[in-house]
Amino acid sequence: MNLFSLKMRASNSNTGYLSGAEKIVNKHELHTYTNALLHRALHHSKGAADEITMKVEPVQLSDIQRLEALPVKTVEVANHYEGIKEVKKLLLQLGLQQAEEIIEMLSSCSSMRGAILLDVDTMKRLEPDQERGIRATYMDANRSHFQEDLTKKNHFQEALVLATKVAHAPNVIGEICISDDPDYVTGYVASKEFGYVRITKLKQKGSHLGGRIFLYRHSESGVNETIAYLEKQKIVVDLGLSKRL
Ligand code: PML
Ligand code: MG
Ligand code: MG
Ligand code: MG
Repeated sequence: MNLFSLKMRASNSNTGYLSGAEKIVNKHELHTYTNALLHRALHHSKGAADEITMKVEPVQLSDIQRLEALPVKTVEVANHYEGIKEVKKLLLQLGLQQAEEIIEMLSSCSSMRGAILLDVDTMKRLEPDQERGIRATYMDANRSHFQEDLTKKNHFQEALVLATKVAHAPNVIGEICISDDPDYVTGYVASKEFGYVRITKLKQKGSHLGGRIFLYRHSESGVNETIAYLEKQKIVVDLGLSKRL
């Protein structure tokens, strides 16, 4: 089988990074998906792109690690204040007393392409390039069990794929995410410990605030191993949609 990694990145010279997306596809799907990602880059709620990069690379089937999606739970909240309280509770469950400080850091990642990699014991950021951050990449859902709607981004599905990869990275104990899309207010906290917890409101509609923090706890394998896994390991996630629907 001929497999390819397909990545799109859109930016605007005034406002910076706009959106990115990626797929792992068969050769015969390449045209269709390239079109779909290009369409997405050109019609983004954050604004118009004036630079779009598409990257196509061959992928070996034997290099792909398969993962089961994290179990999903949804917490309904009345507003984003309630939502942030839920985030705090989950961080405390991970043993992180400094929850507030961590949540405040989310407001500094809005224009980053990648995520913050935060050492939770020293509260130091570990990304070699702090403007860019760490980008979890080379991943997709196993689409053999469902038909994907190519015309629009499925925030939930793409985030579940990413969060599953991130939770399996060495030394990562959890992740927090608020979408940077102004009209998407659902966010999540994820970890191997409690799965993928969706929180229905984590910001006010219209807000450009958003980003991701990967929570890192040092062990004998160091940060280079964590970054290599997040940025290079090819992953296909089984969403187990049949179980969920
Ligand atoms: C993003 O915009 O890429 C983040 C999407 C978060 C999805 C949260 C959810 O719906 O579960
Ligand atoms: Mg881990
Ligand atoms: Mg986005
Ligand atoms: Mg972003």
